[in-house]
Amino acid sequence: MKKVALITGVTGQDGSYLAELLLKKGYEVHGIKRRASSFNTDRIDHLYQDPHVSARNFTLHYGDLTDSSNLIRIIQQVQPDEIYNLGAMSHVAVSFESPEYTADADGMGTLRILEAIRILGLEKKTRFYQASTSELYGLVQEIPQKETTPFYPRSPYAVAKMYAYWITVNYREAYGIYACNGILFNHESPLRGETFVTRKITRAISRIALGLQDCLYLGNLSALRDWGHARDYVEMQWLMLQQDKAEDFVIATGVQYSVRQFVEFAAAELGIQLAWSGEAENEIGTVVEVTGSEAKCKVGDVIVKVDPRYYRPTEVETLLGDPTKAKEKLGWVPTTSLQELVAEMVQADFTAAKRDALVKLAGFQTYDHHE
Ligand code: NDP
Ligand code: GDR
Repeated sequence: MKKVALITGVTGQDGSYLAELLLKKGYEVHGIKRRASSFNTDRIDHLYQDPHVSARNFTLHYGDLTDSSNLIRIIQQVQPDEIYNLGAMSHVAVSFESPEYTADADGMGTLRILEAIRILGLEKKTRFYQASTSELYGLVQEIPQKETTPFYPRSPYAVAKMYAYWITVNYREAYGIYACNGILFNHESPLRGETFVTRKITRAISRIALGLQDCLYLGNLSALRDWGHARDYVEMQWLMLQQDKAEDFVIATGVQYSVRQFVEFAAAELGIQLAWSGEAENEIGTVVEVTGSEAKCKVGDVIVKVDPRYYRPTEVETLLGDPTKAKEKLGWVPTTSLQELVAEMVQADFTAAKRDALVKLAGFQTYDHHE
C-alpha cells in the first residue's frame, strides 16, 4: 500500500522540495494551496499532474490554516498517514505588521490540524510534523542552541511558533499522537522567497552585475545565522516521522556566518570584490575589484547600502545550532557548505537576470518587484 502524505504550505520553498522527495519515495502526495488572484504554484508546476488522468499521485486542494472546517474536510477525505505542517506566514519582519494574522495561521493553524486529527479519530494512524524554528531561541540563552536550550521568542512570528511548538508536544503527551517538532535553523535554496535576506542578496547582486539594478539596500548586516540547504533539511522532516518514537530535533549545520559575509560570498561568485566602510546604519559596500568577465559594474561603484527601514523592532542577532541529537539518532550529515549554497543560488539568479537583460535588449519593458 502506498503511504499517503498531506503537506500544508506545499507552494512554499520546503513544500516544493518535500513533495518532490515524497513522490520519489512512492508516496501519494496531497497539498493544500491557497486561492490567490494570480498563479501561485510556480515552485510545484514541475510536479503537476493532469486531473483528467486517473492514476494521479499528486493532488492539490484549496484550503487555509485559518479555516477549521476546510482542514477537517480535507483530512477526512485524504486520510493521511503523515501530515507535514509547513504552511505559515513565515516572514519575521512582516509578522510585526500582521501579528494577529500570524498568530492565527502559525499558532492556531497548528492547533486546528491537531484537533482535526483527534475529531476524526486518526490519533493512531496519522503522524504529524510541525515546522518549528530556531527563531524560538530569539534572544539566545545558550551558544550553540540545542533541544534543551530555553526559548526567548523575539517577534510575533516566533511567539506564534512557540504556541505551535508546545501544542504539538501537548497533543503527543495527552493523546498519544505521533507528533514532533523539527527545530530547523535557516535553510535556503534557489526556491527561497525573494524577500528573505539570502535570496534578496543573490537576486540583487546578479542584477547589479548585469547593470539591471544599481544598489542593494539591506538592514542589519551583522546578524549571524546558521544557513543550510532546504533540500537537505526536508529529508530530515521525513526521517523524523519514520522513527519508533516521536521526538523533537534541532537541524542545523553548526556553522555561522554574518549577512555581510553572505553578501561578500555572493559578489565573489560573480568576480566582484567589496570593501566595507561607515558604521551601522551608514555602512556601504564599494566595489574594489572586478575579475568576473560578465560583470558590468566598475571599481568605485557603491552597490550595497544599509537602509534602517529593514531593521526589526526586536532583532535576533545570533543563531548557531547544535545538531548532535539529529546526527546520533537520524544520521544527519549536512551535505552543502555555505559556499556551495551561495554558488547554486547566485548561478540560478544570474541566469534569470541574463534572461531579463536579453528581454530588455530586445526592446521590451521588464519590471522588477520591490522590497
Ligand atoms: P515559505 O514562506 O516559502 O512557504 C510558506 C507556505 O505556507 C506557502 O505555501 C504559503 O502559501 C503557505 N501559507 C501561508 N499562509 C497560509 C495559510 N494561512 N494557510 C495555508 N497556507 C499558508 O516558507 P518555507 O518553505 O521557507 O518554510 C516552511 C515552514 O518552515 C514555515 O512554517 C516556516 O515558518 C518554517 N521554517 C522555515 C525555515 C527556513 O529557513 N526556511 C526555518 C524554520 C522554520 P503561499 O504560497 O500562497 O504564500
Ligand atoms: P529570518 O530570515 O528572519 O532569520 O527568518 P531573513 O532572511 O528574513 O533574515 C535573516 C537576517 O537578515 C537580516 N537582514 C535582512 N532580512 C531581510 N529579510 N531583508 C533585509 O533586507 C535584511 N537585512 C538584514 C535580518 O534582520 C535577520 O537578522 C527565516 C524565516 O524563514 C523564518 O520563517 C524561519 O523560521 C527562520 O528563518 C529560521
